[in-house]
Amino acid sequence: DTQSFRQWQDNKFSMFIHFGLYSKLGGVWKGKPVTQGYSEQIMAFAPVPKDKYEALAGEFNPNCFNADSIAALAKRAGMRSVVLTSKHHDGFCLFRTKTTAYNIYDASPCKRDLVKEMAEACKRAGLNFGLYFSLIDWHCPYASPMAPHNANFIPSKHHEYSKAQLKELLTRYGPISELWFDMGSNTPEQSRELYELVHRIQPSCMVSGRLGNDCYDFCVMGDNQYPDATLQTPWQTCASMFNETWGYRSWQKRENAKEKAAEKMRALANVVSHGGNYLLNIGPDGQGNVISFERQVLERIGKWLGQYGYA
Ligand code: FUL
Repeated sequence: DTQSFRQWQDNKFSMFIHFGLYSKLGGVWKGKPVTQGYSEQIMAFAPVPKDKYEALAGEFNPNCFNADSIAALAKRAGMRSVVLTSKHHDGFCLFRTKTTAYNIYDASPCKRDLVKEMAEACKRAGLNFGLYFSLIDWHCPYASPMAPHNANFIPSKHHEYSKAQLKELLTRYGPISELWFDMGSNTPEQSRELYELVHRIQPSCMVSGRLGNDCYDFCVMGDNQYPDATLQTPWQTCASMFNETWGYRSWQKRENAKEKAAEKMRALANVVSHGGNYLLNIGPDGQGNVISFERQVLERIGKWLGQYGYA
């Protein structure tokens, strides 16, 4: 409805967080940088055998992941919401779930639920909180193996599995401002069903266009893409710090935070002045630390916005 759209549009500038098992590899497999593809998809691009990749869960202990300090950073940057990867293509859940043991609470020594921690930290900081949810799942035994991006249906058991996870995500963590479905290859019925499920549980949660089949509350541009006109529909640009990756890449060259901040400020002004929302990504390292370059970029943007009274 119009009210939820207005509220969502008022976020204007939000933080995207790509964090998961892949963060631990940091774009490196067998001692070598994996230069193909995004680092959050290293499992497919290295490739890393499924058993080896999934075994990483047993050593995943991001004890530096501090939801309150991430929320504070988002605030300093002038952002009004945070969108966290609850589950990326690898299928590893960053939340405690009954649907699979392949989740950060049950499979990892840290015994934490990062979706919960981030949801609560956002609430304390007065930020809206949204979730990224991948419709590709390389773990789920019922999903097409390494489900190609162009498959045009999702096996019904995988669809049921997603529904069960979405029910948990929508009932356990308070208000979810947006559900950022990604890479849907659903049938029209499947998209419709997920769209309705979200709204039945949380009527004002905004659903991303990547659910597919025209079931959406807002459009998402292609990764790092900017429209050249004002769109009639609610929309968002999602952007990474470096076009090559969203997940942490240890060997990424990071130079000149000032220049990078200027680039992102121009993008932010472009998007917001055309009525869009700008979702800018950070990719914390495997311990959960925010990379200092990314922190600096966000702080510079926040300072700039502050000069105009926006942050
Ligand atoms: C893409 C995904 O395939 C990428 O890994 C990333 O999550 C980006 C935001 O969306 O479609």
